[in-house]
Amino acid sequence: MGTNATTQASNAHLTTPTRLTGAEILWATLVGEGVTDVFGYPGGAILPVYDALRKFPIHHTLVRHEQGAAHMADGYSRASGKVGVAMATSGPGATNLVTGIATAMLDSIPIVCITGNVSSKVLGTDAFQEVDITGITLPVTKHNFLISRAEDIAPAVRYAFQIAKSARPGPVLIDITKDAQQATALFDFEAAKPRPHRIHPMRKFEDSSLARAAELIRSAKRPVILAGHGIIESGAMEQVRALAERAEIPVALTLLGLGAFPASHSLNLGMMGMHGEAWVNHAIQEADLLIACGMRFDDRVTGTTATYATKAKKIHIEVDPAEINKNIKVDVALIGDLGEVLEQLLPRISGREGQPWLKTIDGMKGDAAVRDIKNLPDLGHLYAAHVIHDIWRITGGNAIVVTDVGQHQMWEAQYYHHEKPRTLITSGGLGTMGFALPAAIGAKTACPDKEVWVVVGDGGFQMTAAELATIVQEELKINIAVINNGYLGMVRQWQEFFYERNYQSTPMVSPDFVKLAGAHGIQGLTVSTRAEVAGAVDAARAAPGTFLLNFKVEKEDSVYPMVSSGSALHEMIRRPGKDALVESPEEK
Ligand SMILES: Cc1cc2nc3c(=O)[nH]c(=O)nc-3n(C[C@H](O)[C@H](O)[C@H](O)COP(=O)(O)OP(=O)(O)OC[C@H]3O[C@@H](n4cnc5c(N)ncnc54)[C@H](O)[C@@H]3O)c2cc1C
Ligand SMILES: Cc1ncc(C[n+]2csc(CCOP(=O)(O)OP(=O)(O)O)c2C)c(N)n1
Ligand SMILES: [Mg+2]
Repeated sequence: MGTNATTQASNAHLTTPTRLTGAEILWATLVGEGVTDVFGYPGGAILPVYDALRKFPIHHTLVRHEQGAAHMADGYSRASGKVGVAMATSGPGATNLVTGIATAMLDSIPIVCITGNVSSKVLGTDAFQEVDITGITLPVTKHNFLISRAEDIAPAVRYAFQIAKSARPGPVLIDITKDAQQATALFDFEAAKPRPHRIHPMRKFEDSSLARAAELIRSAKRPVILAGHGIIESGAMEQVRALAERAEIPVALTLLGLGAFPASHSLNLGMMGMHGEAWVNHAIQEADLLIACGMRFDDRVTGTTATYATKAKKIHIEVDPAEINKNIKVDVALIGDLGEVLEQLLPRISGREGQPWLKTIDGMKGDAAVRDIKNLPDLGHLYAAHVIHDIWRITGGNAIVVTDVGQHQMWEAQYYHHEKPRTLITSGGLGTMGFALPAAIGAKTACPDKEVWVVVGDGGFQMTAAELATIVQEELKINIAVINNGYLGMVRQWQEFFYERNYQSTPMVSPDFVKLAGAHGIQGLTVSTRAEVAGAVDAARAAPGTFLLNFKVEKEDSVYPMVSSGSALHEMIRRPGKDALVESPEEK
């Protein structure tokens, strides 16, 4: 972090045009854009930039692998709503960012990634550590730039921030050649301001469409709101709640929408889709109207589209015209920012008789409660559901939970009840294992006063466990719950259901995670019974520093319900009765 004197000097650059090196221009522009934290890893092609950092009030977190830098920027953004920034050198540094960039792209997360490249004079000669990173990332960025002149840096950075944040957010990459970093140019922050964002010509919601939507809502007998991630990105939580309450419409959420509508609200149904609650999927299949708010009908949400909600009219409120009629054909499209659209729609909505439909859905809950593994007597087996339930109970549902990808991710979605937006951080679209630990570092950096939990599988944890050292170097307090089932559990589940239990390459030997944490100077505990869970969660929370809990859970438990690929949304594999519970062979 720079001193006050350097802060003033660097801020002065923002108001008075000054001659600076390209490297200095980069930092000065980031300061001007409000950046306070950058996650990165140095190397030759970006050394001028690292050399200039000391003059600017930006904190740099040194990661252990550039994939971690992109996930940290992503977690920072998901937790705070601000643009996260990652930085890497050319060649392998840049290519290591790619998984993190694609993760942000699939979930529409605004991050800006900055890479150094070889000097413009040798571009295209296979120079040392030269890769065409703009070519490589073209399909996984919202936009990217190759900058080879110092004077182009400030306009590119400012434009990148505008692109990352505007309309449907997404990642932007800026590749800057080394000679552009070293050359000087006149820096004028104001003059580098991009032209106002050009609204997509198809982005409109006509009066007639609003009237049609209001009429469909007024006349619906069995409506359901499909609440997605776009609610959080738009900041339209209040408007969605007003719509639900005014017209008494139950709300089903996507994985990325969890937290957009309070879990404890009487109209909240829970998660939809492949591992959604059975009654939610049945309600969608029985509905006569679906109001999709900032969600994109992902295939994990619809099951096979041919049989998806065939009785329902559909209203789609969405900022990206490309999403309209992409997966599901809709009757009314309102293309625009969700909050803005709902502000126009709400005055046209009055009360609606919701009672019989809500009672019908209550009836659909049927045997779900008795199938819930959490309610089974303690037979000495530790299920992930118990662990997540206790973390939820003890944290009062107020923590930011960052998950990895797999069974534990789905159990988190089912058993941690999110009341507020930006409290579940998870990779939905790309499903990137290794996401959780670095994304949690980003989240904690953005929100130092919030309690942050990592819920991660034994497999995914090993993909980016090197970032434990980053946590220690940054002196962060994060609680880590490893859901250790000895398997690549989600893949094992598919092998159990669809490949005759041929557990090929899914049993996984792991290090002693508590010792691994210990080697980093991080405390930890192994927990293998239900009775120990609450005490262990308390111990982790009470510890001054990061704490790792290694939960040795039932090895062959599965996530239920499950809509298998190619099935209709209502055709779910349900948890077998309690006598048929699969338990680890050696414990029988
Ligand atoms: C193992 C695994 C299992 C999964 N199982 C499930 C499951 O059972 N159920 C489930 O729901 N998901 C599941 N997912 C996640 C799934 O793959 C998708 O990521 C998720 O459904 C997408 O949710 P979304 O459409 O709300 O969010 P996104 O994919 O982020 O889409 C958000 C939409 O909102 C729009 N938008 C953005 N900003 C605005 C704005 N200001 N105004 C209006 N619109 C806006 C965007 O253009 C976009 O179309 C699973 C993922 C994994 C890895
Ligand atoms: C980088 C990456 N490689 C492979 C996969 C495919 N995959 C999805 S879930 C999963 C298993 C995850 O195992 P673990 O981390 O132990 O979590 P669990 O399912 O056991 O809770 C795998 C291999 C993936 N999503 N991401
Ligand atoms: Mg596992």
